[in-house]
Amino acid sequence: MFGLYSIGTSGIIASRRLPASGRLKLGGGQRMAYTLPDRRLTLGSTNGHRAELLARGFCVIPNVVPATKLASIAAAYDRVFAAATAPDLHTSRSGGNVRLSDFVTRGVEFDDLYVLDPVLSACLDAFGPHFKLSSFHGRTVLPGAAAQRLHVDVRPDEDAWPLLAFIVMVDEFRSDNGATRFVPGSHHAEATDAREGNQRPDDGAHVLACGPAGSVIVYFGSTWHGYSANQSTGARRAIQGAYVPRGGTAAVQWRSRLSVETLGRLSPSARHVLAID
Ligand SMILES: O=C(O)CCC(=O)C(=O)O
Repeated sequence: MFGLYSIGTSGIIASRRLPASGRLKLGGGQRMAYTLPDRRLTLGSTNGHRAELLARGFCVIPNVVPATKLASIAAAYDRVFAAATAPDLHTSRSGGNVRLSDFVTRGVEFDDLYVLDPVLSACLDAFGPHFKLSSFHGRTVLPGAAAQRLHVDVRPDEDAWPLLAFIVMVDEFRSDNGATRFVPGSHHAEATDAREGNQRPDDGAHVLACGPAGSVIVYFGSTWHGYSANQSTGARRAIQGAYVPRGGTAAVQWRSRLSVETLGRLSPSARHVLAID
């Protein structure tokens, strides 16, 4: 809970119980403009989300996906899941969630979702212009699923650090339907040689990232997280992905997966983040 953390003189939330590595920083602090091939992004303009991301390791940004697009995205999500087969479609060992890989190639409805301005702004802030998309997939947390174990997506000794991830809420994320849970400030605890493996202890010090459909969670992959139990009767659908440093190892080699049709509709920003040129 928040009680475990305090705001230090630097303004950065530090854990009282966990060692602070202090290595995660966002660039500069002042307003800067970066240019991607087809858009100009100004840093420091996201209403406190930037400070929240740095301090807590995650933030929830509402209304990122226009309400007018949500129904067609949800329908396309159901369609591609229904048509998919293994190995792209994968049910977790626990049986609690189903994941479908590579939403870059699955439909025009998903094209904007891996080049969202607030997420790209956070990437520019964290990496400068030298980053690329590592993964982009759908995940459904099934009704009755138990909470996922807390984990990190990356450790500081990996070349994908500091991975920056995002989750687009296709459904509302609520406390009863499997909203993602995070341990605020835990990204500061990931010292280089601190731990092996990606599982992290669960002592109840988490908060839920809730929001209406169309909201986007942005988080550092070193923040301890996992989905919570889905006690509702409905599925919790999300489209999620991660960015890593340009020289780091990506989970998906996009060049080998792109169809001629998908290649033909890629925007300049999409080509840049897919690192295919
Ligand atoms: O789907 C979620 O809520 C969490 C996903 C997650 O833990 C992950 O992608 O590493």
